[in-house]
Amino acid sequence: MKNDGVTKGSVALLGLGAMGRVLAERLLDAGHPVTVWNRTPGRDTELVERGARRAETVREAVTAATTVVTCLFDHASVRETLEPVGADLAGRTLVDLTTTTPNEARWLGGWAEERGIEHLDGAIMATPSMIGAPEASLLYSGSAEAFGRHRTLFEVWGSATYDGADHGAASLFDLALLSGMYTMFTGFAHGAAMVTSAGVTAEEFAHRSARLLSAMTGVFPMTAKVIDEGDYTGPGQSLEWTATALDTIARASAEQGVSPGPIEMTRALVLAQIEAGYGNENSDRIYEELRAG
Ligand code: FVH
Repeated sequence: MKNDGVTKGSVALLGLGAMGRVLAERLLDAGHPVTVWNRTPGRDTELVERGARRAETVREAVTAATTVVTCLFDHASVRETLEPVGADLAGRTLVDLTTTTPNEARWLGGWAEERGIEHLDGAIMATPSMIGAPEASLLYSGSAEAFGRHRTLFEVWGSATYDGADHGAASLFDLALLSGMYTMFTGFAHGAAMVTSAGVTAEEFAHRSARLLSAMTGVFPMTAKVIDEGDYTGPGQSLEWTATALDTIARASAEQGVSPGPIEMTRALVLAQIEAGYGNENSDRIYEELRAG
């Protein structure tokens, strides 16, 4: 988006890692006055050349803008950076896009509230190269008022979804979605290890794997209905059946000299539910094993 001549809100961006730098670039493209700060000097050169203002200190950055965006390594680095400038943040809006747990986001929301700082927690469901493209999705939770006022600004980065007043909600969705992503990639790597052991390239396997997994995601609504209703007695693959399938995959994996690690993880959940007496019920019951903690 290009500057349309309308005055845009000033933004301070703290943290110029791979993600922070791109977030700042898109804000500059959209015509926002942007002040940037990074712990290690030298990561702002291109941004300053493009019009960003360099802040030598965190205090200088936060006092230069009405909206302060943090995109740092983790919750500890956010605390380390913001705690000394709590008083300077009063009356401003803080948007933390750092990946944190829901309780860490709630802690920051409480800390901000005590100091008269409006807080939104954000979660970036995109890689740096996707920022600004239609497929980039960002989640927000916390102050509804702040979200409403910043929506246009947020859409500079990607689609903006408000997940409610609970400061931890965006983080919860973020990490729940990432859980599915990481286990999917682990499963893909496991399958790739099996076929490459027989001389097939991972590239060839990727096409087939993507086709199957894409089709399988179409089953999610049915699985979700079973989970929401808590009734695992309907039609579907039984736990006993799944245990046999997983055992066969594990043996095939061993035959190929490949670690069956990802399959063993699922198998342990299935066997625990069989042990608890639910062998004839639907395999979606592994959800109950996970909920039991
Ligand atoms: N990159 C990605 O694909 C993912 C996509 C999903 C969301 N994540 C999260 O975004 C946060 C930042 O990620 P990043 O990719 O920009 O991370 P880095 O390139 O490693 O940059 C980290 C910045 O944090 C600064 N930093 C680290 N520790 C401290 C500290 N104690 N005090 C102040 N700043 C700190 C670091 O500064 P420096 O090392 O250059 O001095 C970088 O600016 C992250 O939560 C992802 O999970 C990105």
